[in-house]
Amino acid sequence: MNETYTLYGSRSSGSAAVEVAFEACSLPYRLVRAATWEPDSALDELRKVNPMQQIPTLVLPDGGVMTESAAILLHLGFNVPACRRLLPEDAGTRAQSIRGLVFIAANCYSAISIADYLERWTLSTDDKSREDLRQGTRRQLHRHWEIFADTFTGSPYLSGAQPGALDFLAAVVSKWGGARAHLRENRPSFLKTLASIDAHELVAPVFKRHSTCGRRASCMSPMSGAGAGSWRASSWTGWRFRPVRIGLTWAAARAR
Ligand SMILES: N[C@@H](CCC(=O)N[C@@H](CS)C(=O)NCC(=O)O)C(=O)O
Repeated sequence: MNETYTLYGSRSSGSAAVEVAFEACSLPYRLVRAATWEPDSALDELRKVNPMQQIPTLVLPDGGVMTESAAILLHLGFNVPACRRLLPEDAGTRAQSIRGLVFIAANCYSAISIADYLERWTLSTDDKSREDLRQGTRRQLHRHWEIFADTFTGSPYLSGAQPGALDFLAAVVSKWGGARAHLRENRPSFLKTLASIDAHELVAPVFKRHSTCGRRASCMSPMSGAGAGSWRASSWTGWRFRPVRIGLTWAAARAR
């Protein structure tokens, strides 16, 4: 038994969405840097709990292991009282949030996994075939984001008046594979919603920690002026305690 949450993740990775959720819930958690592209990280420890060796991976206080970012966010929203507001209160809006989370996992995050690890998805070794696969995957990823933008039209945030799990995952995954540049041209008003999520006080400090590119092919693009080049491992790994000011913000929003 750990008696707390342990989150395996790394800079510029999908663990950012779960970190934002923990900040929003004002829950303490232990952050462990682990990633397949970082051989000096806690990869052996991660492998023991998740044979896929993917992040985010969350070990629950009872020792249970949660993988799959959408599943982690849904678990917190449904089962952890402090995280209730990760999902909208209204059942119909909540249903759309669940749909959106699974949409991102199935159609967007999966495309990133192909583009980042082409060698896992083709037997071809010639550069031209691989580049074709990369470009085809990217085109499909952009198409999926267009459909997402046309389907999930919540305002000012995707979850309604306050950002929730759907906003956090959409904001993180849309930073990869050139999706934001594509949306800027093709779905500018959705891009504005994403920019509002980025700027929200629950989200911005976490994105700042993630703001410089890691070694992944599809890493988060540095935010404007958000500490590019200043990130250090010590500022990212470790314990994170209840962010009181942020907790108050959510509570205040609830009172309105
Ligand atoms: N289906 C997983 C995908 C997670 C995933 O692909 N994570 C990436 C980092 S953003 C990873 O750990 N990749 C390492 C690898 O596949 O070797 C989810 O939705 O959370």
